[in-house]
Formats: sequence, C-alpha cells, structure tokens
Amino acid sequence: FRFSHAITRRPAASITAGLRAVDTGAPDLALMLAHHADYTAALRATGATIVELDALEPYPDSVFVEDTALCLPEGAVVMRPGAPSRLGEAAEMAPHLAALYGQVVSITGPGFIEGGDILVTEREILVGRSARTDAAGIAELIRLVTPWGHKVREVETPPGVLHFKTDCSLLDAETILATPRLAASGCFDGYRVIHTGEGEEAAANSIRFNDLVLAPAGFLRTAETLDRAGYNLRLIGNSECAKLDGGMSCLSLRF
Ligand code: CIR
Repeated sequence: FRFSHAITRRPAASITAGLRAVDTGAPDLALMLAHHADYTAALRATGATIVELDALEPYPDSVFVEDTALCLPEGAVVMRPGAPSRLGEAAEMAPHLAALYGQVVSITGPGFIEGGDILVTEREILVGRSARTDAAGIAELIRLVTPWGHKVREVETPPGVLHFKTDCSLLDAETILATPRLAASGCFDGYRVIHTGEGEEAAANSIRFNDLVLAPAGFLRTAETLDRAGYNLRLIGNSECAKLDGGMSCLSLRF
C-alpha cells in the first residue's frame, strides 16, 4: 500500500454509454469530473507522482484504468478484459506503462482477466474468478508472475458482483475491508477482516494509498468503523461512477 506513482484517466463524454449491471440513469459528466479531480488531488497529496491520461472517447469505460493492467514491483502485466467493449483499453495503456516501467508483459489469451479481480497483499495475489476473469486468464497470469516470485491464489467473486475487489480492499499489510458476503467464503482466513456496515456493500471498494484510505462518500457506518480503527480517511464522491459499478480502486493503477 506504499506507492510512488498512480495512473488515472480523465472520464470521456462517452461515459454515458458505460457498462452497468442495472440502469439507474446516465452519469453526469461534470459531477464525475469534479469527483475525479478530488480523487486525483487526494492521491497527489500523499506525495506520489500522478500521471493523468487524456480522456479516450472511443472507450466509454476507460476512466476505470485499473482493469487494464496489474502493476507489481518487478513489472507490469497488461490485462485482457473480459468485456468486449473494453478489450482495446488494455492496448491503449501499454505504452504508458512501458514509459514508466522497466518490464511490461501481456496476457495474450485465449483467457480473460481484469485488474478489478486482483487484490495484491504483501504475501500473495488473490484473483477472483468472475464474469470478466476466467480460469485461462488466471492460468496465464500465474505463468507470467511466478518467475517474479509471486504466489497467486484463485478465489471466487460472489455471484452477481462485478469484480472481486468490488467487495474488498486492502487496508494494510494484514487487514482487509470486505463485505460480509465475501468474507463468509473464508477467502481471507489468516487476515484481519473489517466488515462494511450493514447495507453498505458499496463501501468495500476503497483503497489504501500511502497514509490515506480513500473511501466512497455516503457510507456512515463503514466510515465510522474505519475512523475508529485509526485509518486516515478521505471520503470521495462516487455517485456517478457508482452508476457504472465503479469505485475507488477502479480509477487508478498504483505502483
Ligand atoms: C465495467 O463494467 O467494466 C465498468 N462499468 C466498471 C468497471 C469497474 N472497475 C473495477 O471495479 N475495477
């Protein structure tokens, strides 16, 4: 959770066509831009270098950069998104990673894998199988990162949940914030788990970034729990990204 860099991408006007499980109305671009500016400012305030990429109009979901790559200390792995409309986003990200990283490798298929399904802790990499990430994608990731000394553990994303990390985030070396429905699977046994508040599943997609925890605004019980546990919390508006099933982790690549 200590990072010197993050990559973000400004939301495109085409965001109104972004993928969503349930249509709760079109996101408001102006409000999303304001939330996005708060988000990047919070990351920057920790002292990290933030690389802000231009909007990519042909890809409505391209603000959710996390899904395009996995950034590890040894190198970056370009993902192969399981959503057909997002496949091209990964290739768009590759040159930016190459400019910042010594080593960049790619998932070439036939499997699929998205960054939102990957939680990196200090001891292992957990990858949730989901509608976007399949066994072949995970197998290829294992082949790429095992030589770098990483252990990958395959887990399940709860049914109906977009990504594994929709329901969890790393708070520190030993602590994970998770929804009760995900934690019940036992996948975090051996870690300290903090549950999201009742009815606040959407608060699980938060991020620890250096000394801050960025969490979506509007989830009072979870915020209170994190505050009492001693985390330095920044609440960021997420109403517009939430309409597209996006949250704090989706909006950046951190390394
Ligand atoms: C999608 O369905 O792909 C986007 N609307 C949301 C992606 C959210 N990304 C993430 O959780 N890492």
